[in-house]
Amino acid sequence: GVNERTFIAVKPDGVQRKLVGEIVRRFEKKGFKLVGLKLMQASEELLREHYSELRSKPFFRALIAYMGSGPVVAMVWQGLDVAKTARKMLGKTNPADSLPGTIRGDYCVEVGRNVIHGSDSVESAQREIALWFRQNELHCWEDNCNHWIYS
Ligand code: DAT
Ligand code: MG
Repeated sequence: GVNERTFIAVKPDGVQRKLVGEIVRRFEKKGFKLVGLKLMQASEELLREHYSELRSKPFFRALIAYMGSGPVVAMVWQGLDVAKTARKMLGKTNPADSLPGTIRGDYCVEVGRNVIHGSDSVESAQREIALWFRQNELHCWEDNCNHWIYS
C-alpha cells in the first residue's frame, strides 16, 4: 500500500563523492515521501547485523570495513511499492550490470563501491528500519502533493 516503507542508505563513497543531494532528489522527484534521514557513522556491530545474511561470503570483511569507512546517510522512504521500485531505481548489485538511468548505472563502476543500499523486500525493510532508526526518528507528515501523486 501507500504506507509501505523502505530503508535506503548512501554509502561512504556516495557521501564522499557528493551524491547525497542527487540521490535524495531522485526519490523526492519520483513522488516518494521522506520519513527519516540522518548522517551517521555506523558501528561495526550495526553493520555486521545489517549484513548478517552475508557473513559467510568472502567479501564480508571488506564490506564491513568499507561501510564503516566514513559517514553514511540513512533514510526511510514511503510510498506505493517503494521497496521494489527503489531497487529498480538503484540498479543491479554490480554497477557493471546496472542500466544507465539507474543510480548505480550512472554513478559507480565496481560492486565494492556501489554508492547506495536499498532493502531487497518489504520484510527486509522492516528489519533494517528497526535496526537503523528509533521510532521517534521517523516522521509521519501529511504530504500536500499526495493528491497529485495518487489517484
Ligand atoms: P545489494 O546491495 O544489491 O542488496 P547484496 O545484498 O547481495 O546486494 O550485497 C550487499 C553488498 O555487498 C553489495 O551492495 C556490495 C557487496 N557485494 C555483493 N556481492 C559482492 C561481490 N561479489 N564482491 C564484492 N562485494 C559484493
Ligand atoms: Mg542486499
